[in-house]
Amino acid sequence: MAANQEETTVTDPKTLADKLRSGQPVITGWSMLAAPIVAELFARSGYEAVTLDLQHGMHDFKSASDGFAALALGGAHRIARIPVDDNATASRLADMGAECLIAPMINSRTDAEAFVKAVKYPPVGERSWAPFRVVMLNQQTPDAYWETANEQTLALAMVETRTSVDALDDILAVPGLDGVFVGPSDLSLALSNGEKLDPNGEETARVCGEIAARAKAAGKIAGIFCIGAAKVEEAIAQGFRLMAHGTDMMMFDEAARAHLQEVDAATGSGPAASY
Ligand code: 3PY
Ligand code: MG
Repeated sequence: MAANQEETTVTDPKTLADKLRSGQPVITGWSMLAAPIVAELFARSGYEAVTLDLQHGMHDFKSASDGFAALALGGAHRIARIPVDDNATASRLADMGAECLIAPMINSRTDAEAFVKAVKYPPVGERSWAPFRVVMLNQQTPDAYWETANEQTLALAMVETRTSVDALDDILAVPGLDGVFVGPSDLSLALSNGEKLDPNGEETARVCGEIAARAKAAGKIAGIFCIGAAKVEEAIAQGFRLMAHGTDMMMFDEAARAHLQEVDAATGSGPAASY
């Protein structure tokens, strides 16, 4: 199976892995609400990929498995963020349809190696065989899945602590690790020694740019969580290729408030928001 390489030439890439390796920017919606139809709505509204969040969102194994089926129906790429130190869930979600797994709080080469072991089949890792749900979603035979599974099922390690930034080159050197994904909120907490939550701050942006450059130099993919469209633009310019933008909770909150404000404006009063 082919080694990881960013910006390889694939004519008209169709898979998430091929798109990202070709240097094509992909925006992923971020689903925290454990309702498969919400994931499907992201897909139907045009998001090319959707990430189901089992770390900070309400998703669990069942909602993520059903969510992947809904994403296949809606036509979006299927990504999941696993809980901290839960590589068993990475393997299970790969079987259920994940095209990309994101692992939070990867701080060392050892952490990255353990994660890769769960996502990749031998000889790269030790993923156990039985991908019978993912092949249904891919409309593939198990043999065809086996041929490209290690290349096409991405393992992205989250870089969001000082330790992780310090160990970045070691992490990027792990065979089978496809790339990194930056969590700018945790990163800003780490960079300020816990003084400031500043995901969109200048120092955070500078370190994010450095991470993207180092990933590119290692021939690996870089992704990032973006708060605001301007950050998506900045991230692409820095060399990131997978950009998370838009969470379902935030979208619903904003839409609900806007609807109430319209009623307030029409009627002259209305209930105050509860937080
Ligand atoms: C962070 O910003 O720390 C994240 O993990 C984004 O979800
Ligand atoms: Mg984080």
